[in-house]
Amino acid sequence: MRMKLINPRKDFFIVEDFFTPGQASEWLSLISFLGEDEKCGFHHPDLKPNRFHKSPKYPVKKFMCLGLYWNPLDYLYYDKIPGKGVSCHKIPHELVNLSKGILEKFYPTPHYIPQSVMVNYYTDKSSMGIHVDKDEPYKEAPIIGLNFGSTCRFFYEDENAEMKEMRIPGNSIYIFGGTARLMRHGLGSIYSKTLSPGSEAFLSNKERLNLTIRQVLKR
Ligand SMILES: O=C(O)CCC(=O)C(=O)O
Repeated sequence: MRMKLINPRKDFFIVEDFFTPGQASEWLSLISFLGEDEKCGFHHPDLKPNRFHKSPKYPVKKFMCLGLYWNPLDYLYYDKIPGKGVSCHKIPHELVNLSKGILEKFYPTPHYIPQSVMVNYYTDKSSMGIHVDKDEPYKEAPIIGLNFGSTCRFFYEDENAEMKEMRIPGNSIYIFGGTARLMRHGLGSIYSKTLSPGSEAFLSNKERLNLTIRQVLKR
């Protein structure tokens, strides 16, 4: 299948069919393996309290970081997982190379260094409200998203500050940088019977796995 480049607004790109089924299966196998680690693998953390909930949980089923840990309790980045005293897995070199390769091809960014990967495992009970990715001290580098499994509805802010929506399928990637780096975005429903080829052994109907790769500090 040929890749399809979509450009919904300035500096926001989606590449459909970026991964072949074989590649998707290999990435999911690696992520599942890393996720099994008891100390730094998948977990379900607490979320920063808000005016509606005193002790909310992070709203996806499973969560893990590679590299720097983004703490859902205070929205800060850490070298070690707070409360556990251990570091996250290092970002595997294959993923470092993949992220650099993606930017070289689709969004050239000199001196880019991936420092934190957030892995979100969604089911139909998960959510991700509209928000801006503004927790990184360094906000210049683009954000890369890798999408596996089911198609989701994705909300994003256009150049006129209006919220628009589109579908993001599995085996795709997205990139937002430049004028889109601080756009509002969030997830809507996850569609039934849309599992992308290659993910069947790892994800079930209405499940989705997303990795967002970030440079957090200027260095
Ligand atoms: O799952 C997604 O594609 C969105 C993740 C997201 O909004 C984020 O990591 O800021």
